[in-house]
Amino acid sequence: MCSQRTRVILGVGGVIITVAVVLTLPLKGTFIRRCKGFKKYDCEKLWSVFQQAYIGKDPCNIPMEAYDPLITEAPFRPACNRMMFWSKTKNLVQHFSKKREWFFTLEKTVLGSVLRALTWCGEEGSNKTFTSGCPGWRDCENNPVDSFWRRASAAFADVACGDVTAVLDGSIETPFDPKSIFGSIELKRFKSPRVRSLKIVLVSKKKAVSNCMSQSLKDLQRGLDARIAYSCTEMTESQFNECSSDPEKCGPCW
Ligand code: AVW
Repeated sequence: MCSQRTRVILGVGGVIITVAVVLTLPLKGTFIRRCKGFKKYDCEKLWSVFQQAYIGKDPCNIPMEAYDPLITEAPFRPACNRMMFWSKTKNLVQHFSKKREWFFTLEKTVLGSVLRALTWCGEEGSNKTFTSGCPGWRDCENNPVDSFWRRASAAFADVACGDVTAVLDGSIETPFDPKSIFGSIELKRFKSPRVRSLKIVLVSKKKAVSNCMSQSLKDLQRGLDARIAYSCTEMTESQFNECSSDPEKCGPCW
């Protein structure tokens, strides 16, 4: 028979275990489920290597290098002429690349896919994973989520080859933001002769604010390896979407 005190202890213990499981499981569950869609990866191993980047650490002090072992575990492979980058156009490009299988984005790789739209962090002196209350870019630069996307984007850009496409937002004044991941990390990693050309597709939502002649695009060109051929095409969002619904028509789109 349990005494009142034992019951309280068991009850409190149960709540603590449940809270711990609930805090970690959704992330692990999502990670493993998405990972299994990719077949050739050891998903439990990948999860364990991923966790080592942030578990037990100050969540404002996770540099991008913390994810080096994860990138080594699931390296990016080149997909020449098919790689698509973006900045400020995530939804548009995700929708597009789902329909146009030819184009290959970070979100289609195992690492880009398992962590898509998720939040995670650890805490000093704890072996738990938290999925809420984690610092974001407003709190500190080296937070676990932003550092992961910077590291993964760097590795993805490192294997870029052939003709590379980047989709930017023409409805804002600075489609090329030097502080964005595309501007500060990816663009700098495109190297000739591995990358032959960079094609910018400038998509305007309602009203075009920028065009290919805008200062922002000139800044982009200045940051690009001069040996890489550069081109820029303007189009409306509906023209861009038409490309995804009619693959046959897409060739001449840009
Ligand atoms: P941004 P960036 N799921 O629109 O140039 C969730 O200013 O900075 O574009 N979050 C993501 C994902 C994803 N799949 N991918 C990036 N993020 C985050 C990756 C990341 O923190 C692609 F290869 C980023 O700062 C693009 O060429 C923010 O969403 C390039 O990086 C979007 O900011 C877009 O980065």
